[in-house]
Amino acid sequence: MQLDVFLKQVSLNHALNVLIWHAAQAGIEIAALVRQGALQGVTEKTATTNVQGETQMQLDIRSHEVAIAQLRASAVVAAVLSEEEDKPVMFETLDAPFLVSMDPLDGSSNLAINGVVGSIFSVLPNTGVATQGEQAFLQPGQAQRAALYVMYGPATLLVLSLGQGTHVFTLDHDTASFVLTQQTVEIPPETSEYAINASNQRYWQPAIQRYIDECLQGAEGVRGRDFNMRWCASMVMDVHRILTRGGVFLYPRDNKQPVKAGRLRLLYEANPMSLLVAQAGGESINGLEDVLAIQPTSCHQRVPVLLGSRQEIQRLREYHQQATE
Ligand code: AFP
Repeated sequence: MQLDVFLKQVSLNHALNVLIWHAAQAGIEIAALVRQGALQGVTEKTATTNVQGETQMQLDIRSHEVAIAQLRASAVVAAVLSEEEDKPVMFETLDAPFLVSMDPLDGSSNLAINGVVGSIFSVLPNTGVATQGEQAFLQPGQAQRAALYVMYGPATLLVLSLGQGTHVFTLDHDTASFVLTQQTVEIPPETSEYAINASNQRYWQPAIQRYIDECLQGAEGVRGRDFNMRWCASMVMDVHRILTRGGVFLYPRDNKQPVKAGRLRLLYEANPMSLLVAQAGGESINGLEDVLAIQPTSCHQRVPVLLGSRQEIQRLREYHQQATE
């Protein structure tokens, strides 16, 4: 079943369906650029940095432009917050029903090694961007109407939640359309695989030190079984593995740069991924609190993110609670 047919079946919200269709078109265009790699010069760095102070790749900027053009063409989006711009891009349609937060090309440092990258979109209701300006984006993740990512791997996948399950579509390059290939993903509640950048270990806080230490002890330790580890440095790919076979993805708060609450951005990384994981039966916390319940305070805010299989995330929450007692 093609994406547009699926949308008509599961959602009566025509404007939302139009938005999702345009985000998917952006994904198809970006997939074509990614596939051309160095032939299009897209793996080159630019002389510019984004609002996070990170060096931008040519493809970061091209992807931002492609996504902005598609979302503007939808005519149902009032404004877009992008990782690549300090301020939201305001459209002429300021009274349109939706706002979008996006990371047009997450994991772009992987382009240099021909690694997997993705685009992440979070759809919020427009609560009045015409009068509130960027404050209108400061809504908790629970308010999201939809979340999706497009993953540019060996196959191009679109993973979508409209708040009722998480579903996977695969791009048919011959017809340039996304086809439903997995309906209602379920993350196994208990698993033995974790993903964390272990080079930060000396900066971790006690709850994470304890959790990873116990995983490393394997069958001889308190967990009584061996654990496996993966780290792709591309959130889309790490989250996709968790949706596929379970496990946990951890980018915790650490003491490396205490002014930063974590590495990942709440509005266009943590929130959309948390909705997709929650709708697949998993959980997502910042340590003690559900990510989706966090009231944002700024557009490019960073948060710690621990997400994945339910039982493991509950254990991590308990370890954080015990560490505060
Ligand atoms: P880039 O977009 O700069 O490559 O960052 C990717 C990312 O935001 C996320 O996709 C990864 O999970 C995380 O950063 C990797 O961070 P480390 O480089 O610290 O492992």
